[in-house]
Amino acid sequence: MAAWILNFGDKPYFSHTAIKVMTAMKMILRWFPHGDDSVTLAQIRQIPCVTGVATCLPGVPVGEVWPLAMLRALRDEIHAAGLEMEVIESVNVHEDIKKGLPTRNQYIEQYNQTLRNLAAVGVKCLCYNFMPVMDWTRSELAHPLEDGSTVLSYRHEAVLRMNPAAIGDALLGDARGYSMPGWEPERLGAMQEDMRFYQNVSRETYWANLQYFLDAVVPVAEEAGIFMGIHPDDPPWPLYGLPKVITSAENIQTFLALHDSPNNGLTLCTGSLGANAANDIPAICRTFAGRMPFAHVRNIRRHAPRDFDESAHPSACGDFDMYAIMKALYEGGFDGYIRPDHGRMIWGEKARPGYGLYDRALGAAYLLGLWEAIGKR
Ligand SMILES: [Mn+2]
Repeated sequence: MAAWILNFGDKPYFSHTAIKVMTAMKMILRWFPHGDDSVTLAQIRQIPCVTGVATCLPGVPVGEVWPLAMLRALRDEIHAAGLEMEVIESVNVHEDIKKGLPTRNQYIEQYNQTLRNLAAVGVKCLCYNFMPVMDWTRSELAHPLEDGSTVLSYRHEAVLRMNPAAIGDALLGDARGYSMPGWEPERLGAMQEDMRFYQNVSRETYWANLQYFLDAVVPVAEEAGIFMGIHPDDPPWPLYGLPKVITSAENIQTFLALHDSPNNGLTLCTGSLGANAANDIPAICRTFAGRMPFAHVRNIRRHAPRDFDESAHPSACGDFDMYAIMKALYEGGFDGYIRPDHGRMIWGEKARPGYGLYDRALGAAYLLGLWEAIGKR
């Protein structure tokens, strides 16, 4: 990394259990293997100062062990392109674990074996989520902005008018043939039944199911040297009567206390948490930077309390003060992995919605520019 990415060895941390992932922040990009991405590793390698990718094995059914041979092949492909594979996003948590069913134990065992396999190929950070039924929700994947680009957008009334299966069908129809993580066809089939199940699950029970999972996997993550970062709920408000957990600073504090370990952390997602204007993102960064192994940084434009469009990364293009966010990360001692999150679809690019090359490359350069300037003040 360039010399201006400073060592944080002398910076104060959030608590005695604060993580020490690396000596410096690393900029990465999300990338989908096996031909499921229009963006190539060679293209990512040419974005200045991007050192690696956050990736996954999309072919493995949720709950199964990620095979070591497939992970080795994936790592070798990424290394051959001159990039690192230190971050996995995501290993999905089987619904039986989230539901607290007796069958959860076998899926937790398999999750733990996946953690060991990830460590064996040099993975240091794992992003996952604990959202019931759906990973994320939007009403549109190609909403036009005034500049002629398209973005993912969310309109609360439109989402309420659709049932989750209809949203899934609509998103897959808009996805240009790419897989939509969290909206896998096999998941859509079970959606109605899952929805009914959760109507009788209290928030307290759901939190307890999360703690059961953490108590079983975090010790294995500690042994394996993997920093786990839970992704916030997207959007961060109740939907269809489903329990939500990671939606606010208060809930993040509760989550970290469920299993207090440096290996039990948060993936910051500014766009997810920030969709609720009550969430003060710079304050969240300042408070929890020491427990964030991974950060997704993007901007959004709100039109109503529960309506928003994703936007280009710069502060002027959306509602967030990106300088304040990056400064809070910097001053909080953030030393994990960071990536521009979704981007607009620009310049005629035909890519997986939200994951084109061009606008994410612009986002990475912008975030790196802010980071350099903050470090040189
Ligand atoms: Mn995110």
